[in-house]
Amino acid sequence: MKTIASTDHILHFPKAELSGGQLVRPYECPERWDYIVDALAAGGFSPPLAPEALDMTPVAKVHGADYLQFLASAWSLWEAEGYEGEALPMVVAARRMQQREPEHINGKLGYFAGATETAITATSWQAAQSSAACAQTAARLLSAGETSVFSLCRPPGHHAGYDLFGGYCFLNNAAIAAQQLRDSGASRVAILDIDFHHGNGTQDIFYERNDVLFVSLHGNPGHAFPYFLGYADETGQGEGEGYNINHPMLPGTTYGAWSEALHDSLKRIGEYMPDALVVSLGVDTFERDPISFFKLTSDDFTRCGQRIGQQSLPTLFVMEGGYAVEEIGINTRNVLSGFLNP
Ligand code: SP5
Ligand code: ZN
Repeated sequence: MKTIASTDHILHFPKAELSGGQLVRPYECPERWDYIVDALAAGGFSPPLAPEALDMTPVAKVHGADYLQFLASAWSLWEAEGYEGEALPMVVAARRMQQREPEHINGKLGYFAGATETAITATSWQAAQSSAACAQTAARLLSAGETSVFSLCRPPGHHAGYDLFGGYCFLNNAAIAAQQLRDSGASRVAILDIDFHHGNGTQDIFYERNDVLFVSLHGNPGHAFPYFLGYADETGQGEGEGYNINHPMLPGTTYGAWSEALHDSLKRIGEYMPDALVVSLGVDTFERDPISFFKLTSDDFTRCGQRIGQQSLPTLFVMEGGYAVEEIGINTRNVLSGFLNP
């Protein structure tokens, strides 16, 4: 299995994440990438390949033009105000307020904010584009006949909606990969999101579409980020009705219950008969993850990968979360190794 990864990931490394009322060193940090690269090398995977230049065509189909313009210009507008910290949203366009993009950068940050923990730095936009380029290059390889590819994306993507950033995400890498696969000839693409957090951004992007099936296993939003999306009764809308499936699960969930939801999900995906499967791969379901509440073990990740491999679909793994940094490499590798030896 080829890995696509960009050293540009280092360009996104804010000093601050707003957490527990404090500015802390971000959970989503560059060492995550290093641990994964090292674990793959130690496991005999081939060295990562750099992505090709990003073609914005599929990006512009899953994100709004005003949002992309905001991401491209946010830092220069922020800097022009003379602010000395990193760009963080401090307001949101809440219920009964205008949904209209303001001129001032503080207003823009709030307008496009899906959450307020994620800081933007001078080079975050470049890192986000290179991360998306990894997913796009991986999708092209899959379309050209590879049976599986791993896109080591950083920053992650599944919380990025049509016009929302947050949850450490700016561009929705999995959605861009799915759109790229569609544009390269796939009739139907399934996205299986196994990150601990609900993939609210991916759901948002494909909610009214039936050419991309979205299935997510995640912490119950009554108890877990992103809190305002991810319930089981969100099933899609219009042409997308029936093509969005959520499996929220409660604190303390272990592999027994989790794997039943995985089994159901893959059964539904099989019935959909997709030409390709995109897996939003977060390993923050791990028992020692610092911000999550599922209890998967390192061996469970191997089982999970094997179960996905039994589906025998062309599969693109897109890296999302995982914050037990020292174990992120082995856990990620276990999923991929399991997939290759189902
Ligand atoms: C891609 C991904 O996994 N994004 C997750 C975003 C979660 N953002 C909110 C995190 C809240 C962290 N608060 C932690 C307190 C732990 N003591
Ligand atoms: Zn997550």
